[in-house]
Amino acid sequence: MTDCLFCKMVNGEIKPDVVYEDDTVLAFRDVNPQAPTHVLVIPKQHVSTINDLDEDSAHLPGRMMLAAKQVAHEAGIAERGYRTVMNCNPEAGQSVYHIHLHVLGGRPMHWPPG
Ligand code: DGP
Repeated sequence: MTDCLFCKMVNGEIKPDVVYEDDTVLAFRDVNPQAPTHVLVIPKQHVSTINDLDEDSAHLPGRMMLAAKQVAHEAGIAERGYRTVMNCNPEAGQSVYHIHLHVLGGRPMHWPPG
């Protein structure tokens, strides 16, 4: 999608701080980190929200989780613990309409989330 920020990262128009990439997903550091490790994992295929997932894109969340696991291992937080979050639509705080998995760690996380 031409006017999507994260699609511009996938096609190289904007160059984020990439920490992991494979044929299906890209992972890069969040510009506004909320924890010592804060990485966003996105699918290379454009899907606007979780509500837009369908049979054709149903494999993407699994691949995003596998990438999150890899990112956490490489950041050294896999055993301590980390949090994965996907926000959907305004009330959850979604601000970029290309699905993304937040991988947060390196500090204690609180529950319930705000
Ligand atoms: P969300 O609020 O769940 O839609 O998360 C969007 C995240 O995207 C937010 O934590 C900040 C991050 N973000 C927004 N613009 C940029 C950018 O240009 N570069 C990077 N690396 N992250 C961005």
